[in-house]
Amino acid sequence: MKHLLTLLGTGSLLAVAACNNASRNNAADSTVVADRGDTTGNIVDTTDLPAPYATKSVKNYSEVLGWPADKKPVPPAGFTVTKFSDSLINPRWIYIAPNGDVLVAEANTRMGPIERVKSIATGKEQSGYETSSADRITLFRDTTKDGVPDLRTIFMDDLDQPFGMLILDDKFYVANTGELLVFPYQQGQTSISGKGKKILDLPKGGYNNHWTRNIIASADGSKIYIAVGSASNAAEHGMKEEVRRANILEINPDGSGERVYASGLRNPVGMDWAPGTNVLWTVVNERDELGDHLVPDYLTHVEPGGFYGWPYSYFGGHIDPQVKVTPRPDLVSQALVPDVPLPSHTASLGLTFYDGSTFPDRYRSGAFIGQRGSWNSSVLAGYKVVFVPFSNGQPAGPPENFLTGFIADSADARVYGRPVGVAVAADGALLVADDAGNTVWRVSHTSNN
Ligand SMILES: [Ca+2]
Repeated sequence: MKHLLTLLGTGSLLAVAACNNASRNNAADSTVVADRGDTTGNIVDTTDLPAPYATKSVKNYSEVLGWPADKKPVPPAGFTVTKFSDSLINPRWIYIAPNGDVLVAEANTRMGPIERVKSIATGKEQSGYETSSADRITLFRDTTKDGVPDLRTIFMDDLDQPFGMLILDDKFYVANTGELLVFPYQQGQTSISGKGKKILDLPKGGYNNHWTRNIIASADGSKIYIAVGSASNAAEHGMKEEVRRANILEINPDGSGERVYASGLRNPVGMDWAPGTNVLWTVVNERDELGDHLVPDYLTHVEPGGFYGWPYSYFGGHIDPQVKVTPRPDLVSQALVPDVPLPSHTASLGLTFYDGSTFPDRYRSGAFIGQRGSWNSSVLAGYKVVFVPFSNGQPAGPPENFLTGFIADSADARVYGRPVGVAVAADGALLVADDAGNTVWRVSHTSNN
């Protein structure tokens, strides 16, 4: 049995059995090997990171095939995957309303004509990057409680790359890429009709894939947190372009009182509160162009006022040699080491803690992470949903595969879909937004055998 030492942010060392997953999840594990082209699975040892440029930075855009009728993602034994909905247009993010309604934000990277030509030339086009964005939110309701929605309707449209959604008291919040909007909302409402208002401008534009603006409220509803990714890969346009970016911002529910809650987070997207705590966690999509195994993405608790390195350093004080802006040793000396490393270039974006009651006990309060996969690894990394077990609000083991089978052919970089948002439905099932597959998948627990 091979053991892994995972360095936790608290400074403690956690010894975990790396073979846990292999013995538990045979069906999905056969896909692990195919996913990574080797047997390294999800294990990342940050005490032994390679040097920058140890391998060449590659452009390896996957080709999205879409899902054939006889294929679907592969869950662990005892779980069943069904199609919750298809025929969506880039479903990226899922929000569960207090009454159980499922809201799905459909939005995409948007490119100008020059970027589009470049995109076709590099192969990016085939990888689910289109020129248009549906810019809408679709509502699903399962009135008969059988896991199949009985109502599907457009909740809101005419948005501008909407992503984060939030219902707080009698208000519905939606974060477009460049602003936070709020509308009157009453429970059970199936579309937004009232006049809304903009309560905050957000920085927009820049590096293509960092247009998402996720939002989440504190448990008491007194604060809203907004995840805003960087405008660049590694500050190549200078720090003036990065004002209010690579941060989690905190505001009052009326948009006032903004402060930087945590910084140096290159592209934080998923956010959730560890069950039973008041501790915010996030997953961060780390930087490109340093080689196949740099820089690991990560799951971390968010330390209020904490600085996580970007752009100057990664995983604490590892200096990024591609950064050309004025060095800040004062900041680097304070850079926090994230809690749970995830493989580089997995594009770890989706995050939800499991607060349902229908999955087996070991999943309770653990974290599901949607890994969309990226282009900067010679062997496709990510393209799956992983699970990190938690105990007493702390990670209690390494990431393990939960939902795989998105990769059709690793050698030819062909995939069926790309998972992003994950959410726990009112009935305890896990919903997964497969943005390139235009599908929302439902994973339910159906057997203890
Ligand atoms: Ca139903």
